[in-house]
This record gives sequence, structure tokens and C-alpha cells, in this order.
Amino acid sequence: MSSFKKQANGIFPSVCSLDCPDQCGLLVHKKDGKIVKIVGDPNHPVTNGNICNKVRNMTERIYDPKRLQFPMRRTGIKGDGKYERISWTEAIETITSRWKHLIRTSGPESILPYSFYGNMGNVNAEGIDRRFFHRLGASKLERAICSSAGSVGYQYTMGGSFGMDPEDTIHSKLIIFWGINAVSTNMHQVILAQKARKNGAKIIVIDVHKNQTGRMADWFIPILPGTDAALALGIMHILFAEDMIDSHFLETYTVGYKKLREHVIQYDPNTVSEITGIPVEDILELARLYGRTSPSFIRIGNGLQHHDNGGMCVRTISCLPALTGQWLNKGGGAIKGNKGYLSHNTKNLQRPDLLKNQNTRIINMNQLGQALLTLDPPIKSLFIYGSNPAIVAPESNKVRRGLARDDLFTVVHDLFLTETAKYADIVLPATSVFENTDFYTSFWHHYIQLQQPIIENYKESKSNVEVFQLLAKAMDFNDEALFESEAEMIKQALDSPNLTGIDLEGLKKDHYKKAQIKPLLHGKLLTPTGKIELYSEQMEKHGYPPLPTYIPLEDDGEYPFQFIAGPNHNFLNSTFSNNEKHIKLEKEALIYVNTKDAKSLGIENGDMIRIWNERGECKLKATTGDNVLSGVVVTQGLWSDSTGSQRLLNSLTPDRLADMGGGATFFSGKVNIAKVEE
Ligand SMILES: Nc1nc2c(c(=O)[nH]1)N[C@H]1C(S)=C(S)[C@@H](COP(=O)(O)OP(=O)(O)OC[C@H]3O[C@@H](n4cnc5c(=O)[nH]c(N)nc54)[C@H](O)[C@@H]3O)O[C@H]1N2
Ligand SMILES: Nc1nc2c(c(=O)[nH]1)N[C@H]1C(S)=C(S)[C@@H](COP(=O)(O)OP(=O)(O)OC[C@H]3O[C@@H](n4cnc5c(=O)[nH]c(N)nc54)[C@H](O)[C@@H]3O)O[C@H]1N2
Ligand code: SF4
Ligand SMILES: [Mo]
Repeated sequence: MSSFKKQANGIFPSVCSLDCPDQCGLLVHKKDGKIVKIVGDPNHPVTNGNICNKVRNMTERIYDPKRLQFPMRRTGIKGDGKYERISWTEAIETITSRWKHLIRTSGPESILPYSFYGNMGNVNAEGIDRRFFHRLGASKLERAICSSAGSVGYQYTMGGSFGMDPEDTIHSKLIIFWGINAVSTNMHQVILAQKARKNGAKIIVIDVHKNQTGRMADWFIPILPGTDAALALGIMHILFAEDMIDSHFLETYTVGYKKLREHVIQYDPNTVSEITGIPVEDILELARLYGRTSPSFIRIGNGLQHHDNGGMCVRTISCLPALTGQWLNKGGGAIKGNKGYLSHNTKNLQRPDLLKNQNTRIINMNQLGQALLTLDPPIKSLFIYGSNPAIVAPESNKVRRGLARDDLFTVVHDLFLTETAKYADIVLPATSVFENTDFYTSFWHHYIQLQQPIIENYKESKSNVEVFQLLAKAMDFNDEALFESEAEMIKQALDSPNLTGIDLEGLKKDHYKKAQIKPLLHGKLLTPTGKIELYSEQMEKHGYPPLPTYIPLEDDGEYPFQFIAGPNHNFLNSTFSNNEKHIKLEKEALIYVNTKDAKSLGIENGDMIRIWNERGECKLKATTGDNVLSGVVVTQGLWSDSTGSQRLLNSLTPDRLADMGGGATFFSGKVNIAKVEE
């Protein structure tokens, strides 16, 4: 489809494929058939030529000598990483003969696909694979590791993933980064906020960790983990009590505000201060600032919803903009995720009709270990692509015990021999985004983008599309849908009422196409009442309190510290954690401990610390200070095993599910810590 690939030299448009809201426009510089430089595309309307450090150094990853070159078969024991080269023919034959046997003897649900968004391209990440596994009749995977609890929570209030247009941030006068480390995870939101700040806006950060984002704020508000819903309810209490609400807006666009007003009486500043650890004066000041500043914008992060109560927390915070009528102001409102605006035709792309058994079992990816170790009938084969569960999934010791099962036939398709791939029977080499054709729909800005292949496939690597088509052929499937070209699949996906005026030819010409977006409140929302639901009958039917509510975290045992292990600046989840350049940039795996806690445990800055609970154990270097509150320890980064011993943070995190959407509870675990005596 593309002629870029044939040109040995030049500068070509591209898009960042990583699981990041910014979805930057890129320019890829090519010399003698090889990529030599990756920079931001100055013509991208939102990302404007700026890109992060990770991707500026992406060339090193594309040509990393450790990149997988050909299919391989395991020769050692699971986990030790010993492999020998085989041909694609042999690899595909080995996989499909095993699957045919399993389907005959145990049924297709003994096979489980496991994937996430190592590459956000819709065709490769959730198109051809879905078609293939639907046709196969495999067990279904509930892909809930990232943002599902919060998305469901937000949906109860707002009807779907629809928020403010981030380009309007420049009009905001008050910007609250709430549970988001945006400097690392959404850098263009920060650039837009800085522009607003030049026009007089204030930036507030509410977080459990004074990280890069907290340090950039005009006001950083530290909060105890899992208590944000209480803070939001406390703000509502003050907004009602001091008459800072917009009654006209509430009457016109919402349901249940009178019930809400009664309900929040219980969340007085003293009560909320006790729950959240925030002084009463600060709660009052925050509420008054929010009540009196317009337009105000809340960027709701993922940190909030990686908790037991994460769905309800986001549900609660997302009620706030309605109280002061922010949704009618340019630069007012909130963003949790904006996926709804660019929703394409998933029925066309994923072909759920190919799945014959409507009662096919569904397995939550957050409980992979449990599923592999306890499910009956058992999972007998795993096909893993675009994800690295041995590092990123909670309770990793359980996950690895499951992956080590001798009778489990595992295939991993990746660019690298990840920790997960080391458990595979067959490893398949994947292409990078720059070798693929795909389309991309940001979950933050409103632009859709096309990727056309810029370089030839690296060595013997193949894209997801190529792999699933080989598998389909060898399985003797003959459905046309399994053999369509990327261009054909893109055309079918773009056939959506949300994407009128956007087609493949147009994308090839313009690279960036903005969805035509109607203001959020022109017309009905997708909630049952069509309005912003401060009171939700639907939630009541689903067994939740109908009004926003603070629900404490689950009891995670008798350990003294709340353990927050989020992503870091120079990796993207575990991607880049095996690339020397990025490891060097990130330097060290640290654990932040409050000075008071450190003193009481005889810990000094720079000491090696053992961190443990009944699930596992890690060792990290302490950094002491006031970046975290007493009773909380924070670390960042999904480190590869190869970077040092015992940095497997997810060995400590729980695989309980959050209150909504089957979400993960990475941040609701507790641990103990102690100095390692040399
Ligand atoms: N550099 C980089 N960028 C990334 C990623 C990456 O790995 N590295 N990952 C990408 C992906 S997949 C995602 S989902 C996003 C995630 O990016 P974010 O939305 O920023 O989410 P997290 O970094 O998980 O957590 C955000 C913040 O929540 C805080 N936090 C934890 N618990 C609480 C709490 O109870 N209350 C409050 N107020 N704060 C809390 C953490 O300290 C952290 O600063 O980033 C994407 N971008
Ligand atoms: N402790 C803790 N754990 C977390 C989080 C946290 O904050 N704290 N964050 C969670 C979140 S929000 C997320 S989204 C998950 C993310 O977890 P994952 O989705 O597993 O993300 P990555 O670790 O980046 O792994 C993606 C893999 O896909 C591969 N890949 C890239 N492109 C392709 C392709 O085109 N085809 C194939 N076959 N493979 C490809 C990459 O090489 C990489 O190995 O991690 C979760 N885990
Ligand atoms: S990771 Fe995010 S910020 Fe970095 S280039 Fe990709 S989309 Fe842009
Ligand atoms: Mo994520």
C-alpha cells in the first residue's frame, strides 16, 4: 500500500504506536533504507513537533541487537530463555497442529489469547486477532488491566468516554491534575496547561506522590491513597453550603442534585480531613478556588482507579464539573478519556459474529495467574501478543507459576525475548510500528492517524496481521474476513457515524483528521436519562450506591505501608525496560519513604530496602524525604528482570478486582519495609 518502504532516503510521516494518550505525530528520517532519527511532526495540530525522550530514542530499540529475528522453539526449561531457531513453516505447523488437537480433545475454550496495547494500531491490536480468535472459538479475555474501572465509573456519570477537547485547555483558568503524573504520562496536556498558566491559570496537582508533575504545580496537595472520593464529596459539601453551585445548569442538564445536596452534608471538612490527611483549611481553600474559578478543568488520571474503590472514585470526581456548570465553558469540564469521540466500527473490524458460542467463557486478564493455576476446565494453550504479563500483571509470582506449567502450550509474539517470552514453547518475532499499516485513534485528542510502512520487515519478523493470517490458513479456516488486507479492514472500520468525512484516501493525504465533534451537551448524553447523572438508578440496579460515595479500600493485611508502584518516565510500562539507552536514562529503581517513617525504621537515604508482603518480595534503594506522606511508599517503573535482582514490583501487588469494570487494583496493596543488613 505504501511507497515509503521503497524509498531508501527521506522523511516520512508516522504516528507513535505506544499506549499513551498523546498519540504524537512523528517524522521518521530514513537513510540507506534504515531509520536514523525519529522526531515530532511540527504539523500535528496538538503534539506540535514535541515528543518524549522515550520515542526520541526509539531508533535504538528498532535496531537493538537483542531484537528477535526469527521464530524459535524452546530447548531449556520454562523461564530460562534457551531457544533454537526454526522456520516460520515449522512454527506455524507446530502451533496449529497442537491447537487442532486441543480443539478435538478439550474444545476451543482451552485456548486463551492474552494481549494488550504494546501497539495501539486498531487493526493489529484489536482487529485481525479478534476475528481469528472469534472464528477459533477461544476463551475470551477481559482486557481490564488499564483504565476499565475508571471508564465505567465515568460512564455512570457522563454516559461514555466523552470529555473536554484538550485543545481547549488553553482557555482554562484552573487546571487540576488529579491522580495523573502527566509530566511523564501525558506531556502535551502539560504543555497546554503551561500555556493556560501564561494566561493566568493556576495548576493544582492532587497526588500521593510529589513527583515531576507535583513539583511543576502552583499548589501540590498530598492525599492518602484511595481517599479521593472523600475529597471530591467534601468539595461538593462546601460548594452547596457556600452556594457556589450553578442551579440553572443543575436543573437543566443533570438529575439528582437535590438528593446529592442532602447526601453530601455528611462529608464536612473535618470528616474529610480525617479520611484524606488534608488539612481542613486546604480543603476549604481548594473548594472555594474550584467554586469561584471558571473555566476549570480536571484531568482525571489512571492512578485513582487502580484501587479497590477506583470506579466509584472516578464516578464521584466526574460529578464535580456539573456542580459549577463547567461543561458549557470552553476550557471547562474534565477529561478521563475521550475514546468515545473517535469510536470506529468495531463490529466491522472485530467481527464478533464469527464467534458461534455466545456463552464462551470470559477470563479477566488481571487474574491470569489464578486462571492458569485454578480454572477448570483448564487453559491448555496461551497465545500472548502485545503484552508482557510476567512483568505487568499483578501477583506476578502467581502468574509465573502458571506460565511455568509443563502442560501449558504457550506462544509469544513480540519484538523481544521478554520475561514472558522466556516461558513460551514457541516465540515469534514481531515487526515494529514502522513496518506496519494501521490506523490510530487517540483516547485523549480528537485526531485519527494513519501509519504506512516505512521500512521493510526487520529480519524474519511479521506483523500481527501477517501472523494471524498464516495461522488462519493453517487452521484451514476459509472465512474471507480472515484474509482481508489492512487497507480493506481500515475502510470497514472507518464506516462509522462518528467518523463522517474521514476515509483512507483522505488520511493518506492529510495524515491527521479531526473527528467532527458536537459540544457535549448539544443533544442527549448516553446515560439512561440523557443527562449528567448525579443520582444514577442504573448504578442502583447494578448494586452500587446511586449517589457518589466514599468507600474505603479493602483490608489488605496487617502491613503498615500502602504500596504505590506506578509507571516511570523513561519506560512505557515494560516497553523500553530491556533497552540499554532507556535503562541508562532511568538510572535507578527507587522507593520513596517519608522521613518520619524512615527514622523510626533506622533507614537512611540511599539504603537498600527490602519490601515484602505475603505475595512476594523486592529490593529497592530508599530515597527519604517529604515526597510521600507517612504510611505510604512509592516506587516507579516496570523493570525488566535483567536490570537487577528483585525489582519485580508486581510480585507485591494484589490481583483483587476493583469495584467496577473488572479493573486492576495495583495501588491498593500493603507492604512492610526494612533496611537490608549487608
Ligand atoms: N512515561 C510513561 N508514560 C506512560 C506510561 C508509562 O509507563 N511511562 N504508561 C501509559 C499508560 S498504559 C497509562 S494507563 C498512563 C498512566 O498514566 P497516569 O494516568 O499518569 O497514571 P499512573 O502513572 O498510573 O498514576 C498517576 C498518579 O496517580 C498517583 N496515585 C496513585 N494512587 C493515588 C490515589 O489514591 N490518589 C491520588 N490522588 N493519586 C494517586 C500516582 O502517584 C501517580 O502519580 O500513562 C501512559 N503513559
Ligand atoms: N505495578 C504496576 N503494574 C502495571 C501498571 C502500573 O501502573 N503499576 N500499569 C498497568 C497498565 S495501565 C497497563 S496498560 C499494563 C500494560 O502492560 P502491557 O500492555 O503488557 O505493556 P508493555 O509492558 O509495554 O508490553 C507490551 C509488549 O508488546 C510488545 N509489542 C509492541 N508492539 C507489538 C506488536 O505490534 N505486536 C506484538 N505481537 N507485540 C508488540 C512490546 O515489545 C512489549 O513487550 O501494565 C499494567 N501494569
Ligand atoms: S510515548 Fe506518548 S509522548 Fe512519547 S512520542 Fe509516543 S505519544 Fe508522544
Ligand atoms: Mo495503561
